[in-house]
Amino acid sequence: MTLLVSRTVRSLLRKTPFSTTGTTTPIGASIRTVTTLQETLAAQVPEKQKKMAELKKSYGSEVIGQVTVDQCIGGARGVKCMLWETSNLDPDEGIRFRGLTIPECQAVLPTYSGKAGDGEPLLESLFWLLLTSEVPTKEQADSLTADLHSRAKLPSHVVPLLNSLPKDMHPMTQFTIGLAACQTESVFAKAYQDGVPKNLYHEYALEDILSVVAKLPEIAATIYRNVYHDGVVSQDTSLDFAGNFCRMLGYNDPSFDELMRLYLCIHTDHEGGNASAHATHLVGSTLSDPFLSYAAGLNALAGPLHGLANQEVLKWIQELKDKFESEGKPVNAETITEFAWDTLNAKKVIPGYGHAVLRKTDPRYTCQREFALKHMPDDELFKVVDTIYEVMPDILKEHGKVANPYPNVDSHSGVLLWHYGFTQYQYYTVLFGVSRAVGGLSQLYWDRALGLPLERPKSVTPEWIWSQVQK
Ligand code: CMX
Repeated sequence: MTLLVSRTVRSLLRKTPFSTTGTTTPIGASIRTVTTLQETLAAQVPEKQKKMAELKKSYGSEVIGQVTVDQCIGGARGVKCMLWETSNLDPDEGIRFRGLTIPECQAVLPTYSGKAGDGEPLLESLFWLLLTSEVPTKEQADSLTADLHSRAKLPSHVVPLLNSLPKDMHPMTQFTIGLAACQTESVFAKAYQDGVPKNLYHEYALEDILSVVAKLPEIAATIYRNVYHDGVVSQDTSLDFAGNFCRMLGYNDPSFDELMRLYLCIHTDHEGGNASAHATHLVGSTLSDPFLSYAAGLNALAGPLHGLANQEVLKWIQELKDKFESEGKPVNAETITEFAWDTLNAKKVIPGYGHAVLRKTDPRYTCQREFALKHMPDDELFKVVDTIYEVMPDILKEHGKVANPYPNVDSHSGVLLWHYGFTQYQYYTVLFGVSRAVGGLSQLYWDRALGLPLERPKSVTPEWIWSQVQK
């Protein structure tokens, strides 16, 4: 694995946001020493475009897989038909972000203190890594923080719109409404209407991508404060993205800030085939702008088999506790086993367990467990989650249907939030949604930079399949 560490180049020119084509303004006395995100990407795009053209020209007709009837009926599991730059998911090892595992990211990415390894990575560091495949310097991560803060203001109609929504509307529904309403700010949509040529799409897409990521915390926090508190959202833009988001939500605890940094980093990306990333990529391929593309991704995330599983886990644990406490029984391995079988026998899923690709414990689960062991080893709910982890794989193996009997990311995230008093579990998927934007939209940048076309797989009728198999 090669780590591309970015060069800090002295630049005598300040470039405009659309400077990747070279529009420049001399800045005289003020000399920058930090290569911006836009400059870093602009330097990479021509080479990547060249490699892509070469791949298509020289190897376009090579076969890289086949499709079985099972795969066609079964949700395209394992069909290799999507290009994804930003991350790759190995069934046994788990996720790698631009080649780096989660522990490797924790070791090399800049943190709030500035020292890699001293705390959790900044979301901005991971955003930079996903977009550029380079590990940023702390200065570069900080420049991205400042850029995101500068784009965070919501259009004036959005907060009144959110305030008008019923408090019992699911937070994820409110979240997609809030994001879709920000689409009035899309520079990509405007540029398209103005006839901008295709080879410049990615520059406008990047503007929108940064704006979407920047605006999500205030949309999310407004929903949280409206539904569960007083509707007031305070900010502290001297902090990083995650720290400021915690203040917006109403939390002021450095340990919770660290949890949010970890949480936001590990939920960003999980290669391309998962429903939220795929929906973003699919809708973006129609040249729908990044605001609308990611609103589609959020709607996919809101399904209980995907991102909503994090709220379902907490609901399951609360129901388990209520049942046995009312019966005067302790929550232990025995009662958890009983409750798990009740769930399975009722033909329901055990939330937080299983995965379409993974075949081992999700490293996103493991790093959250390590956070709990470090920050809250005696937490009562953490011990319950740990006991579930002890017994559930064997139960699911005995049940016999599940391809992966081990926990996924959603199995652990809720208990960490709960520890800090964040008990409104119906809201948890919104936090996942703030994070997933960073992965799905980093890929969307490369979709446009590489000129990827409209996504349009071939569907077939059952009659056609019958005619093929009976030949
Ligand atoms: N509990 C009970 N049954 C489960 C199960 C679980 N946790 N996971 C899978 N199964 C069942 C499936 O429903 C399927 O049953 P049928 O044959 O009756 O349809 C069978 O086992 C085989 O499924 P699989 O091949 O193991 O899993 P899939 O790739 O079809 O689905 C997933 C993957 C995640 C949807 C599934 O494991 C599940 O429903 N898990 C619980 C929900 C969850 O935690 N989702 C979050 C995933 C991570 C994320 O995206 O955020």
